[in-house]
Amino acid sequence: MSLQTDFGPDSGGRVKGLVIVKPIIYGNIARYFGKKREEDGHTHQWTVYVKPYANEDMSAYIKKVHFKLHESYANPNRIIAKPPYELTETGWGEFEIVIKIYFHDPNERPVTLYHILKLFQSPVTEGGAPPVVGRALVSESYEEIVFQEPTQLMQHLLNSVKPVSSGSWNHDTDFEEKKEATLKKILAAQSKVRNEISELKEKLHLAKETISKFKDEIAKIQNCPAGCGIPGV
Ligand code: SLL
Repeated sequence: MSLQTDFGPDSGGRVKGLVIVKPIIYGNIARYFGKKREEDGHTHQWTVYVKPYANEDMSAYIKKVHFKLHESYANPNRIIAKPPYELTETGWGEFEIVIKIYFHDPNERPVTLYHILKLFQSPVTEGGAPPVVGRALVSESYEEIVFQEPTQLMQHLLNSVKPVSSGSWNHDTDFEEKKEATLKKILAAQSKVRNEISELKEKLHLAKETISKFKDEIAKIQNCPAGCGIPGV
Protein backbone atom coordinates (compact mmCIF):
# COMPACT_ATOMS: atom_id res chain seq x y z
CA MET A 1 0.00 0.00 0.00
CA SER A 2 1.56 3.29 -1.05
CA LEU A 3 -0.07 5.15 1.85
CA GLN A 4 1.94 3.09 4.32
CA THR A 5 5.22 3.92 2.62
CA ASP A 6 4.21 7.61 2.51
CA PHE A 7 4.11 7.66 6.31
CA GLY A 8 7.40 5.80 6.68
CA PRO A 9 8.38 2.76 8.76
CA ASP A 10 7.04 4.31 11.99
CA SER A 11 3.74 5.18 10.26
CA GLY A 12 4.46 8.87 10.88
CA GLY A 13 4.97 8.44 14.63
CA ARG A 14 2.32 8.49 17.38
CA VAL A 15 -0.02 11.43 17.80
CA LYS A 16 0.43 12.45 21.44
CA GLY A 17 -2.72 12.85 23.50
CA LEU A 18 -5.04 11.58 20.75
CA VAL A 19 -7.62 8.86 21.48
CA ILE A 20 -9.94 7.52 18.79
CA VAL A 21 -12.75 5.16 19.74
CA LYS A 22 -14.48 2.84 17.29
CA PRO A 23 -17.62 1.15 18.63
CA ILE A 24 -18.26 -2.34 17.26
CA ILE A 25 -20.71 -5.20 17.63
CA TYR A 26 -19.57 -8.81 17.61
CA GLY A 27 -21.37 -12.06 18.14
CA ASN A 28 -23.38 -14.67 16.33
CA ILE A 29 -26.78 -15.57 15.01
CA ALA A 30 -27.90 -19.18 14.82
CA ARG A 31 -30.80 -21.05 13.34
CA TYR A 32 -31.92 -24.55 14.30
CA PHE A 33 -32.50 -26.95 11.40
CA GLY A 34 -35.48 -28.37 13.25
CA LYS A 35 -33.73 -31.76 13.47
CA LYS A 36 -30.32 -33.40 13.59
CA ARG A 37 -28.87 -33.74 10.10
CA GLU A 38 -28.27 -37.40 9.34
CA GLU A 39 -25.01 -37.21 7.40
CA ASP A 40 -22.97 -35.22 9.96
CA GLY A 41 -25.11 -34.78 13.06
CA HIS A 42 -25.19 -31.01 12.60
CA THR A 43 -28.19 -29.22 14.07
CA HIS A 44 -27.61 -25.51 13.41
CA GLN A 45 -26.40 -23.01 10.89
CA TRP A 46 -24.64 -20.07 12.45
CA THR A 47 -22.87 -16.87 11.46
CA VAL A 48 -20.23 -15.20 13.60
CA TYR A 49 -19.46 -11.56 12.83
CA VAL A 50 -17.76 -8.29 13.68
CA LYS A 51 -19.57 -5.22 12.45
CA PRO A 52 -19.39 -1.50 13.09
CA TYR A 53 -21.85 -0.01 15.60
CA ALA A 54 -22.28 2.98 13.33
CA ASN A 55 -22.77 2.83 9.59
CA GLU A 56 -19.05 2.79 8.71
CA ASP A 57 -16.95 0.81 6.29
CA MET A 58 -14.30 -0.63 8.63
CA SER A 59 -12.12 -1.82 5.75
CA ALA A 60 -10.64 1.71 5.77
CA TYR A 61 -8.59 0.67 8.81
CA ILE A 62 -9.11 -3.10 9.21
CA LYS A 63 -6.84 -5.34 7.18
CA LYS A 64 -8.40 -8.69 8.08
CA VAL A 65 -10.35 -10.51 10.77
CA HIS A 66 -9.21 -13.90 11.94
CA PHE A 67 -11.86 -16.25 13.38
CA LYS A 68 -10.42 -19.23 15.25
CA LEU A 69 -12.96 -22.05 15.52
CA HIS A 70 -13.07 -25.24 17.57
CA GLU A 71 -10.56 -27.92 16.51
CA SER A 72 -13.41 -30.20 15.46
CA TYR A 73 -13.71 -28.03 12.34
CA ALA A 74 -11.65 -29.13 9.34
CA ASN A 75 -9.70 -25.86 9.02
CA PRO A 76 -10.37 -23.88 12.18
CA ASN A 77 -8.42 -20.75 11.20
CA ARG A 78 -10.61 -18.62 8.96
CA ILE A 79 -9.47 -15.30 7.62
CA ILE A 80 -11.87 -12.70 6.26
CA ALA A 81 -10.09 -9.91 4.42
CA LYS A 82 -13.00 -7.69 3.46
CA PRO A 83 -16.42 -6.72 4.82
CA PRO A 84 -18.74 -8.07 5.88
CA TYR A 85 -16.41 -9.62 8.46
CA GLU A 86 -18.49 -12.72 9.03
CA LEU A 87 -18.34 -16.44 8.68
CA THR A 88 -21.17 -18.90 8.21
CA GLU A 89 -20.88 -22.54 9.25
CA THR A 90 -22.99 -25.43 10.43
CA GLY A 91 -22.40 -27.55 13.51
CA TRP A 92 -23.81 -29.20 16.58
CA GLY A 93 -22.07 -27.59 19.54
CA GLU A 94 -21.21 -24.35 21.27
CA PHE A 95 -17.60 -23.25 21.81
CA GLU A 96 -15.44 -20.19 22.22
CA ILE A 97 -14.44 -18.37 19.04
CA VAL A 98 -11.30 -16.24 19.17
CA ILE A 99 -11.68 -13.19 16.96
CA LYS A 100 -8.51 -11.30 16.09
CA ILE A 101 -8.73 -7.98 14.27
CA TYR A 102 -5.67 -6.84 12.29
CA PHE A 103 -5.16 -3.26 11.14
CA HIS A 104 -3.59 -1.83 7.99
CA ASP A 105 -1.03 -0.04 10.10
CA PRO A 106 1.70 -2.60 10.90
CA ASN A 107 2.55 -0.57 14.01
CA GLU A 108 -0.92 -1.07 15.48
CA ARG A 109 -1.24 -4.24 17.58
CA PRO A 110 -4.12 -6.59 16.66
CA VAL A 111 -7.15 -6.64 18.96
CA THR A 112 -8.47 -9.97 20.26
CA LEU A 113 -12.08 -10.64 21.24
CA TYR A 114 -13.58 -13.82 22.67
CA HIS A 115 -17.10 -14.88 21.81
CA ILE A 116 -18.96 -17.92 23.05
CA LEU A 117 -20.86 -19.23 20.05
CA LYS A 118 -24.44 -19.59 21.16
CA LEU A 119 -26.75 -22.06 19.48
CA PHE A 120 -29.24 -22.99 22.15
CA GLN A 121 -31.81 -20.77 23.75
CA SER A 122 -31.40 -20.53 27.53
CA PRO A 123 -34.33 -22.23 29.34
CA VAL A 124 -35.44 -18.88 30.74
CA THR A 125 -34.81 -15.87 28.55
CA GLU A 126 -33.89 -12.56 30.16
CA GLY A 127 -37.33 -11.07 30.27
CA GLY A 128 -38.91 -14.41 31.15
CA ALA A 129 -40.51 -14.57 27.71
CA PRO A 130 -40.53 -17.90 25.86
CA PRO A 131 -38.21 -18.21 22.82
CA VAL A 132 -39.81 -17.06 19.59
CA VAL A 133 -40.23 -20.04 17.28
CA GLY A 134 -38.86 -19.63 13.78
CA ARG A 135 -36.65 -16.67 14.65
CA ALA A 136 -32.89 -16.82 14.66
CA LEU A 137 -31.16 -16.71 18.01
CA VAL A 138 -28.86 -13.71 18.44
CA SER A 139 -26.00 -13.40 20.91
CA GLU A 140 -24.01 -10.24 20.38
CA SER A 141 -22.01 -7.71 22.40
CA TYR A 142 -21.05 -4.07 22.18
CA GLU A 143 -17.37 -3.25 22.43
CA GLU A 144 -15.13 -0.28 21.78
CA ILE A 145 -11.77 -0.47 20.06
CA VAL A 146 -9.74 2.28 21.69
CA PHE A 147 -6.79 3.62 19.74
CA GLN A 148 -4.54 5.31 22.29
CA GLU A 149 -2.15 7.71 20.60
CA PRO A 150 -2.51 6.13 17.15
CA THR A 151 0.14 6.72 14.53
CA GLN A 152 -0.40 9.40 11.89
CA LEU A 153 -1.16 6.68 9.37
CA MET A 154 -3.77 5.10 11.66
CA GLN A 155 -5.30 8.50 12.43
CA HIS A 156 -5.60 9.11 8.71
CA LEU A 157 -7.22 5.70 8.12
CA LEU A 158 -9.58 5.99 11.09
CA ASN A 159 -10.75 9.40 9.97
CA SER A 160 -11.32 8.38 6.37
CA VAL A 161 -14.09 5.83 7.00
CA LYS A 162 -17.15 6.09 4.79
CA PRO A 163 -20.67 4.72 5.32
CA VAL A 164 -21.23 1.06 4.43
CA SER A 165 -24.65 1.63 2.95
CA SER A 166 -26.89 4.54 2.17
CA GLY A 167 -29.79 2.79 3.89
CA SER A 168 -30.65 2.68 7.58
CA TRP A 169 -28.22 0.86 9.85
CA ASN A 170 -29.77 -1.39 12.48
CA HIS A 171 -28.71 -4.07 14.93
CA ASP A 172 -30.66 -7.04 16.22
CA THR A 173 -30.07 -5.88 19.76
CA ASP A 174 -31.36 -2.48 20.87
CA PHE A 175 -28.11 -1.33 22.49
CA GLU A 176 -29.55 2.08 23.44
CA GLU A 177 -32.29 0.34 25.42
CA LYS A 178 -29.71 -2.01 26.92
CA LYS A 179 -27.60 0.99 27.93
CA GLU A 180 -30.59 2.63 29.65
CA ALA A 181 -31.49 -0.62 31.44
CA THR A 182 -27.88 -1.18 32.55
CA LEU A 183 -27.61 2.39 33.80
CA LYS A 184 -30.82 1.95 35.81
CA LYS A 185 -29.46 -1.26 37.34
CA ILE A 186 -26.18 0.44 38.25
CA LEU A 187 -28.03 3.36 39.87
CA ALA A 188 -30.30 0.98 41.80
CA ALA A 189 -27.29 -1.03 42.98
CA GLN A 190 -25.50 2.18 43.95
CA SER A 191 -28.40 3.35 46.10
CA LYS A 192 -28.75 -0.11 47.70
CA VAL A 193 -25.05 -0.06 48.61
CA ARG A 194 -25.37 3.50 49.96
CA ASN A 195 -28.32 2.46 52.14
CA GLU A 196 -26.44 -0.55 53.43
CA ILE A 197 -23.43 1.60 54.24
CA SER A 198 -25.53 4.09 56.17
CA GLU A 199 -27.34 1.32 58.06
CA LEU A 200 -24.00 -0.23 59.00
CA LYS A 201 -22.66 3.16 60.07
CA GLU A 202 -25.69 3.60 62.30
CA LYS A 203 -25.11 0.15 63.83
CA LEU A 204 -21.44 0.93 64.34
CA HIS A 205 -22.34 4.20 66.02
CA LEU A 206 -24.74 2.42 68.39
CA ALA A 207 -22.15 -0.26 69.14
CA LYS A 208 -19.55 2.40 69.93
CA GLU A 209 -22.01 4.18 72.23
CA THR A 210 -22.74 0.92 74.04
CA ILE A 211 -19.02 0.21 74.40
CA SER A 212 -18.35 3.62 75.87
CA LYS A 213 -21.29 3.23 78.29
CA PHE A 214 -19.89 -0.08 79.45
CA LYS A 215 -16.44 1.42 79.78
CA ASP A 216 -17.89 4.17 81.96
CA GLU A 217 -19.64 1.60 84.11
CA ILE A 218 -16.47 -0.46 84.43
CA ALA A 219 -14.52 2.65 85.38
CA LYS A 220 -17.08 3.55 88.01
CA ILE A 221 -16.86 0.08 89.54
CA GLN A 222 -13.05 0.07 89.46
CA ASN A 223 -12.78 3.56 90.94
CA CYS A 224 -15.03 3.14 93.93
CA PRO A 225 -13.99 1.24 97.02
CA ALA A 226 -16.01 -1.59 98.47
CA GLY A 227 -18.80 -1.81 96.00
CA CYS A 228 -20.18 1.79 96.11
CA GLY A 229 -23.62 0.58 97.00
CA ILE A 230 -23.99 -1.65 93.96
CA PRO A 231 -26.56 -4.28 95.02
CA GLY A 232 -25.05 -7.65 95.85
CA VAL A 233 -21.46 -6.35 96.14
C1 SLL B 1 -19.23 -29.23 23.06
N1 SLL B 1 -17.14 -28.31 23.89
O1 SLL B 1 -18.93 -30.38 23.40
C2 SLL B 1 -18.08 -28.26 22.84
C3 SLL B 1 -17.46 -28.51 21.54
C4 SLL B 1 -17.70 -28.36 19.13
C5 SLL B 1 -18.66 -28.17 18.04
C6 SLL B 1 -18.34 -28.14 20.45
C7 SLL B 1 -18.13 -29.46 14.65
C8 SLL B 1 -18.82 -29.59 13.38
C9 SLL B 1 -18.01 -30.48 12.43
C10 SLL B 1 -18.90 -28.82 15.76
O2 SLL B 1 -20.05 -28.45 15.71
N2 SLL B 1 -18.18 -28.64 16.84
O3 SLL B 1 -18.03 -31.64 12.65
O4 SLL B 1 -17.52 -29.92 11.46
O5 SLL B 1 -20.38 -28.83 22.98
